[in-house]
Amino acid sequence: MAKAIKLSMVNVIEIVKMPHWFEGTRNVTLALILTLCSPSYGQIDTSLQLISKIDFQEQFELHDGNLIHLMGYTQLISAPIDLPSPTLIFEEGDSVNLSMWNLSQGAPHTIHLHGLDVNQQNDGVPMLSFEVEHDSIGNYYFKAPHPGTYIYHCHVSSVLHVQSGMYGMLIVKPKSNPNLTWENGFLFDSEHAWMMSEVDTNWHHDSIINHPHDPMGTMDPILPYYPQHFLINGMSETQLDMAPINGTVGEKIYMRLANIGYYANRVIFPAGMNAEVIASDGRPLPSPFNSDTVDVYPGERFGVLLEADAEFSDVIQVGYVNLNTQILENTQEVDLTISGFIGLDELDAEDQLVYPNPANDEVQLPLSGEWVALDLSGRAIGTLISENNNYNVSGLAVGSYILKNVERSDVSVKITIQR
Ligand SMILES: [Cu+2]
Repeated sequence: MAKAIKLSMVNVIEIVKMPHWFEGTRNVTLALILTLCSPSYGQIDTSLQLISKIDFQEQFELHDGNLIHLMGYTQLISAPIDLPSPTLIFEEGDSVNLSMWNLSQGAPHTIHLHGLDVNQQNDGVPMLSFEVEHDSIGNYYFKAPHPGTYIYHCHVSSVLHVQSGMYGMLIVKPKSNPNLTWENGFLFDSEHAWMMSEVDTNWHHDSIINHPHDPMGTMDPILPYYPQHFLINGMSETQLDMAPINGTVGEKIYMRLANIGYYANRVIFPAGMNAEVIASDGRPLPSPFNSDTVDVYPGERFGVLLEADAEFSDVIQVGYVNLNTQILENTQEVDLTISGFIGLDELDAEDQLVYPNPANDEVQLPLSGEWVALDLSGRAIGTLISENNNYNVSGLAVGSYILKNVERSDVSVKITIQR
């Protein structure tokens, strides 16, 4: 669409630049042309550009230290290509202009918005919309539809370009609260987005990734797909030690699961997490159900809400099933630790000791002195200091925090700031 419009803009300008009246009406004409470019979206709320690139040197590191070539999307020219590509987050109802600058030196690329309700012209399927050639910019216009979890990927020679790395997650959030699954949906305290995929290193050599693009689509035969690497967010084996899931008793953890590999994923949560499947393929499930095991087939997404009622440590397993043989070929594990609010028993009722909760600018805490405020992913946000039990929390943004007492490291409380 954008490409077609780009051509028609040139045509229109060439046609209208001839008459004398054009100068006076130029702004009106350009405004009209720009309006025509995004017929039903009017004002653009969010503009975002991705750059499609190719590695000319093997630089993406696998868990065994081997390096591979990737093709992928980045937001900065200087940024290395990562697996997956950047997660794109939009707000429900926003008019979005997602543009792509193709700097990959070879094949054309697109951005297919997998699962989003966008019109055909903006959906990135080459024969049905447009391709973006090297050193061209393509524009995709859409209104971010239903809040949920989606995938974007290249749709040119898809099997090869997706395996090369041209994929990422796309999340649409409701406008009222980023910690809500959708309007009137489920409130969560923290969220994790997992993009699961595989890598067959034989598909990442120079001869395949830098293979001249054949516009007729008659590619040379490529090797059978036998992945050796099974990934969660581009990581596997010991690399996953760097991305554990830590939570607290009663914390609502929202898992966004997406599969862009060619194997099926079997995700198994520990029973203590009380996993509830609430969303599928970007839509709320009419009847959410409890299941510790969630099978995610290629292209599928699920939303799973976790909440532990006791402290424990375990792992979340992700199995990778070869769909030709139905054989489970690999299992990856992510550490999971649920901790409690230690020391609260001796301090009695937390509700009365943290008051008010939710708090606005001031709060009373059970101990005086210094507290460290952690966000729900465990990152230190700041410190609170007082000689008595009254604390000024006006510096904390709206949200939920764990406060840890510095002198009494066994004492922590959970606080919510609302304004
Ligand atoms: Cu591509």
